[in-house]
Amino acid sequence: MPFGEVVCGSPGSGKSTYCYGKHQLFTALNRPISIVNLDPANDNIPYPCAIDISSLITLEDVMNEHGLGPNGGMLYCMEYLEANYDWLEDRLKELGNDAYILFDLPGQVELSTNHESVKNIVHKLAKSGFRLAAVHLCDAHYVTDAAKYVSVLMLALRAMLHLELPHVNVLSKIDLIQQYGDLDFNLEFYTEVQDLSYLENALSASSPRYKDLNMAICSLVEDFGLVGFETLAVEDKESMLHLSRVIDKATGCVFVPPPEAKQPPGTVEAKGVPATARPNVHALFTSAAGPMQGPRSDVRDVQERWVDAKEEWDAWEKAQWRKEGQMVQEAARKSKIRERGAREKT
Ligand SMILES: Nc1nc2c(ncn2[C@@H]2O[C@H](COP(=O)(O)OP(=O)(O)O)[C@@H](O)[C@H]2O)c(=O)[nH]1
Ligand SMILES: [Mg+2]
Repeated sequence: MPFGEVVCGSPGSGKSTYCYGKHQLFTALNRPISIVNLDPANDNIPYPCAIDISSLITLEDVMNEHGLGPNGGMLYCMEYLEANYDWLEDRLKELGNDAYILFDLPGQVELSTNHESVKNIVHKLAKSGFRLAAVHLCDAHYVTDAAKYVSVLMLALRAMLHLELPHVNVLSKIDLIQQYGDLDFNLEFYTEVQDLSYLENALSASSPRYKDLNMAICSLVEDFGLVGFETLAVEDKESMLHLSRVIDKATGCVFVPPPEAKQPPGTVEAKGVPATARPNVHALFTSAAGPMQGPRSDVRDVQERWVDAKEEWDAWEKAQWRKEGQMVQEAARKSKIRERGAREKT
């Protein structure tokens, strides 16, 4: 049963960097992972790419051939991919049934909020057995301005309603948030999206002309009650691990034992049923479905790490890295001495 993430978000929100970070994390954890680049304008792909849309179509060719601009060209590329869905399907099949796949989407927001092609492709994938979640990255910089935050809320809601997938919204680059000055509220206010009426003062100060419109959008977002955010600093291991757990829950991956998992002792094996179709009797996975625990799983920890005590935490982390480096050097030195000793003996 293949699982996957549809990674979307505006240009520069950190989609490709996130895919690369997730590839490194999963490889270190010994979990399978493959990345499919669906952005035909992605020329500097940082990660190893299992499938690349550029081998089907490139934005440059489309723009030259059809006289389209970059946005129209991008829509054409997605429509072309939809029409040639079997190209994608054949290549995905080669990755196997237990693959975990990240789809790195182009940044044009209309693709995940209005245009039908990405939605149709995603639905075809779901029909063919993929368990997908949309991971929508929004640059955390937007929460520093109330009006921009309202636009992010609307964008997130629109993508949720359009793609119709389990959805995880993420404030990316949270490690940079302190650079943009003091926030009007704690991070929790922005991630929980509980009572947006508090934005009224900030909205009348920053954009008085559009205050009523902004407040109407806020009340619409509240009425749906769907939008909330996780946070991400891609180089922070704890942050990546927490987000991975949230996504595993959203896709349902957490409820499926890994393919090589043996039947736990004391349970009766359902003979002839493949591992991925058996009910999950592994305590580890069931407990993983409970409330999240651990560092950075509470937004107040994230606030402390990146806003309230960033300098102290940075210094502490640097000291830990230094210690780790010294330990590695020391271990290498000792093993060299041991090797030399063994050679002298023989
Ligand atoms: N500080 C910081 N920078 C990030 C993070 N994620 C991405 N970036 C930077 O944001 C820029 C845009 O990222 P990219 O992955 O190309 O965005 P994309 O257009 O959404 O694929 C790059 O310079 C990245 O290094 C993050 O978590 N923290
Ligand atoms: Mg990219």
